[in-house]
Amino acid sequence: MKTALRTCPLCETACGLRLTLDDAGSVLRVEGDQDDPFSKGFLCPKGAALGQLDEDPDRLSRPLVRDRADGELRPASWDEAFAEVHRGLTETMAAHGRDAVALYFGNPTFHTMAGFLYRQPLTQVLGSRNVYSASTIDQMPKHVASGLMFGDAFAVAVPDLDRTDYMLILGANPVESNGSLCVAPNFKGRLRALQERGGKVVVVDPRLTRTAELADEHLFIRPGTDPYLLFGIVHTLLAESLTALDVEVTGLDELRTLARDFTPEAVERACGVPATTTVRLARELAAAPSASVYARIGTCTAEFGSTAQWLVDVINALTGNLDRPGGVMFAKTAALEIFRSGQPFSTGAWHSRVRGLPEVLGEFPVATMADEIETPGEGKIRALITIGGNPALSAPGAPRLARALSELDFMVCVDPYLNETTRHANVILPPPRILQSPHFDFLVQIIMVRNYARFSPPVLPLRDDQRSEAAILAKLLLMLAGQGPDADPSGAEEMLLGQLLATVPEMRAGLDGDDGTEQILDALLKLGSYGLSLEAMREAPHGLDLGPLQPRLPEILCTASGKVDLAPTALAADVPRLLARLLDPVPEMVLIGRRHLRSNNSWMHNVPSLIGGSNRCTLHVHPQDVARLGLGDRARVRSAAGEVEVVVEATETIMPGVVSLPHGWGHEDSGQAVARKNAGVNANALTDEAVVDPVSGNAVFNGVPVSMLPA
Ligand SMILES: Nc1nc2c(c(=O)[nH]1)N[C@H]1C(S)=C(S)[C@@H](COP(=O)(O)OP(=O)(O)OC[C@H]3O[C@@H](n4cnc5c(=O)[nH]c(N)nc54)[C@H](O)[C@@H]3O)O[C@H]1N2
Ligand SMILES: Nc1nc2c(c(=O)[nH]1)N[C@H]1C(S)=C(S)[C@@H](COP(=O)(O)OP(=O)(O)OC[C@H]3O[C@@H](n4cnc5c(=O)[nH]c(N)nc54)[C@H](O)[C@@H]3O)O[C@H]1N2
Ligand code: SF4
Ligand SMILES: [Mo]
Repeated sequence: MKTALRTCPLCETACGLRLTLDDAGSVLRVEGDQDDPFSKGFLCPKGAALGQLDEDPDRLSRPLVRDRADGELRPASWDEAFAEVHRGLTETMAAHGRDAVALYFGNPTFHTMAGFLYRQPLTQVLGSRNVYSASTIDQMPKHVASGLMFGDAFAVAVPDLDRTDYMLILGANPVESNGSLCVAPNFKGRLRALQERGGKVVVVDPRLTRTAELADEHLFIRPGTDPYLLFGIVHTLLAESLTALDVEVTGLDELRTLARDFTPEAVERACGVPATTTVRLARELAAAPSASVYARIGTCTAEFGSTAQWLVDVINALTGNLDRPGGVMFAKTAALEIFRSGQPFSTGAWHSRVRGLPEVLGEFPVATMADEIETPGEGKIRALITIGGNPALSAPGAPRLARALSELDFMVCVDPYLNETTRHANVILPPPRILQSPHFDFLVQIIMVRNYARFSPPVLPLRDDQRSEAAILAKLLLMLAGQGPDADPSGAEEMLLGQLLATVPEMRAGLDGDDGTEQILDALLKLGSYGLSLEAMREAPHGLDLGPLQPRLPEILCTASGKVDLAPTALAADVPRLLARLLDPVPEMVLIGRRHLRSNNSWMHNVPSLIGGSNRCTLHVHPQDVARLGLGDRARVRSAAGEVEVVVEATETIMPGVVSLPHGWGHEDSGQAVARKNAGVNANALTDEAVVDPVSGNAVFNGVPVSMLPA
């Protein structure tokens, strides 16, 4: 038996785990690491199932290559697989140019070391405009709002959860999701502690969620209408002179003008929150010793997602809670913050070919990927590289995208599973098991409620017939750089180190690490704010507490004016549209999503211990609507984009007029046997890729108009 300490890589929460393994490397037990200074022994059911996930028999252990004669995917050697990737990509680039090859980075690439380290280089070397990632089906509105207000898209203000006296939560259910853009292991315990020190938690959600149940107050809101409530609060703060700005700002007068018509009375009709409640919320936020407004996926994946994210930080700033303890603050990462560009943020340096949507952070919206694959002409996507993504389930209008994938000339997926997306590939390159991979969460560090870092070396060695994910991505990089399928991956690592150490080449000789990835980490830590090193991380296997968040806005602020912009032009320009919508008829029935504690997007439905019970793909419908529409056990749900037949679950936890379906299901074509037996339906057959948040290009998953019939 052997004990190993490890950060759980499955979600943003980065819990420290303590694993017990047998001699063969099988996980016998998973516990929370009590000595981790941040997670202090917390883990969720997914972390507890890490061993089963790691040893999933459906995980691919060898590359799969599509036979060009009979069209079947067959196991192949790495040499054969890389040769086929080289052929497919170079033929496409030679015949149709580099824009004909697209990249898609999925959610796990935000967590893996390789995903973080190779994303920018792959994008740069490919030189295609067709770059997509899970960001535009998730948090892009937050990047845009931060970028426009603070000048830096990665300046994500995080609630100072452990010190705040008042928390207003909109469109997030951290008791089930464990938190997002706000990393706080045991979020529930931390909310309870907030209440125990005399603070208040208010949750705004169209569902009575587990987070809402715990809160002091829960407010139902009509999906997609958070910007109205938030504007109502801004209006009140300004009208009643409740502001306490203590950072330098521009745009206050413009903000006053923009907020003028959004009186609490005017917004009540649209969002359903009584005007008196909106006024009270504004007064409570202003009066609290410290307060934080936090809004997540329910408000991001909506038609005015960027507006909502902007107004959240406007309220935080107006109430004097921006960049101060107990308010919202900016974390400081241990590794060099290479993602910060140092230039004021802007969007639209180029536009997408078919719909003319602006580039944001060098990406186009996932919502237009199918357009770019299907529409003929120069720049049409003909080949696709996906890394850790399952857009055939996760993208809006997913069935259309899945059909488009099957029409590509060539597709290569770096993914451990044969699933709804990778089944369209010509080549699947599987990364090794979780326990065979090193782990350091670079990006998650910018959104932690406390500064903290932890490195987990691989627990198990690679077999000869495996490749690390870094080596796989290094190969792709070298092939895109024209170096052929046999190039040595260490060449890519030297390329990255050369760029990183351009001004300090003397550091190269002294770098520590068992491989190139570890050496790059060592360099990034040595160049980082705390002057740490790989050695320092190895000496702290339970993780290093780097202290509570500290004010650091002046250091991060990157706007042209050098001040926080309360009324950025791009956001102000979308306000008339919001105002015009105030008078629109309210749709009779709208769809929203939800997450379950034992699920994680599309790829954990293959672990028997996690599925079943309440973790099922059912449609939550209020009993009034069940009766009104005469629904039985099943219903047909129709939207502008498509139709599905679902199991109905009547529940009073959802507002009348709203139905909720979890995403990540619809596994009937998956190579994952357990998931296939519990297929569920794809919520994204109903979401409409034609509708986006125009400022960020983000997909709209919440507030989708639907109609229903008994099935
Ligand atoms: N267990 C579990 N954990 C996860 C994941 C998972 O799939 N399962 N996924 C991970 C990922 S990728 C992410 S991005 C995070 C997301 O983390 P969260 O943002 O906490 O995600 P959800 O739990 O979906 O909570 C969103 C809430 O918004 C509500 N909502 C929907 N529409 C609206 C609206 O218009 N307005 C308001 N105010 N609320 C609305 C929904 O009812 C839901 O309760 O979770 C991560 N953690
Ligand atoms: N309707 C609706 N749709 C949604 C959402 C919603 O709330 N409602 N949420 C959206 C959100 S927040 C997100 S983040 C997206 C997620 O969208 P995606 O990132 O496209 O999809 P995931 O389901 O996270 O799929 C992850 C893929 O990575 C693979 N994988 C797992 N581990 C690794 C690894 O270590 N390396 C590599 N290379 N691959 C790995 C899995 O097998 C799987 O194929 O979905 C979005 N879609
Ligand atoms: S909350 Fe669960 S899935 Fe997320 S890091 Fe912790 S144990 Fe892993
Ligand atoms: Mo996400």
